[in-house]
Amino acid sequence: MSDFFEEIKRNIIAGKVDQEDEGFDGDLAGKPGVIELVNQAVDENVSPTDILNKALTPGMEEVGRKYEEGEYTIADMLASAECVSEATNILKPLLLKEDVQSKGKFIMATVEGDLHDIGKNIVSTILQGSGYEVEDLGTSVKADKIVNKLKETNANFVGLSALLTTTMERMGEIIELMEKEGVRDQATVCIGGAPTSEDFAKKIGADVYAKDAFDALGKLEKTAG
Ligand code: B1M
Repeated sequence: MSDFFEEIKRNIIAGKVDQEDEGFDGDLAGKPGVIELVNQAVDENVSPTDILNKALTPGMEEVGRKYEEGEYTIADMLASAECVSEATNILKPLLLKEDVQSKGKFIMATVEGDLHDIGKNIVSTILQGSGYEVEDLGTSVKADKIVNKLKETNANFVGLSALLTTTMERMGEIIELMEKEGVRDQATVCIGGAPTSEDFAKKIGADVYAKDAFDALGKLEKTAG
């Protein structure tokens, strides 16, 4: 089973979406890519959560390291990102349980100026799978759009994701706008993304900082009492 995780991870790092795709690892030419491997793993009853945690996330982390070291370009990162998105699309229906009682409405967004959505999409899927009604507003979402949506839907939670040290500053501005518009107390604000932290969450007045999707689930359960 661990072979699946290693193979999927290797194909993500190689940016090889499917069998036809060349990717950047010549040894993988003509072999199954991420889509075939994830489907095969699912057919063999490998847990979707394990595929997320043991293949997709570490694969993308390795891609990040290669980019930091100058080995990979942005185009390489995009190829790997596409692999993870395709894999997440396959896993999503399996992570969504039917007939779960709603735990509340969640407005989710990557903040303005930030286009990173892999982590946000994973968090949205896991929360949805656990009973939250998630409305995902996408990437680079302006503060007023988030606050207007909050008012319109009477949502109970606002989820904000940022991957850049520059864009994380937008999170505090969104909370300030919620206060100004009189809806701060309506929703629990949960933030996450690599540059954010518990201290940062306290500084900007967010209710919950989560390092990943499962941390978010646990902490939100506690918030709900
Ligand atoms: Co960019 N990028 N990127 N990037 N990218 C980083 C973030 C970076 C750290 C790489 C580096 O330089 N080492 C760096 C940021 C540096 C900084 O700010 N200090 C960086 C940069 C600089 C940039 C550009 C500026 C590059 C350029 O153009 N010169 C540019 C910015 C574009 C923009 O947003 N305006 C850019 C672009 C891109 C791509 C488009 C090519 C692509 C994104 C594709 C996409 O998302 N669709 C990309 C990628 C893939 C990365 C890295 C390699 C991987 C991010 C990722 O998907 N990780 C990243 C390096 C890294 O992280 N090591 C990097 C996997 C994902 C599962 O993890 O997103 O962290 P993550 O999500 C986790 C947790 O953080 C948490 O849970 C998730 C699941 O475990 N989490 C939450 C996330 N959101 C949450 C919300 C929650 C709770 C938990 O509650 C609501």
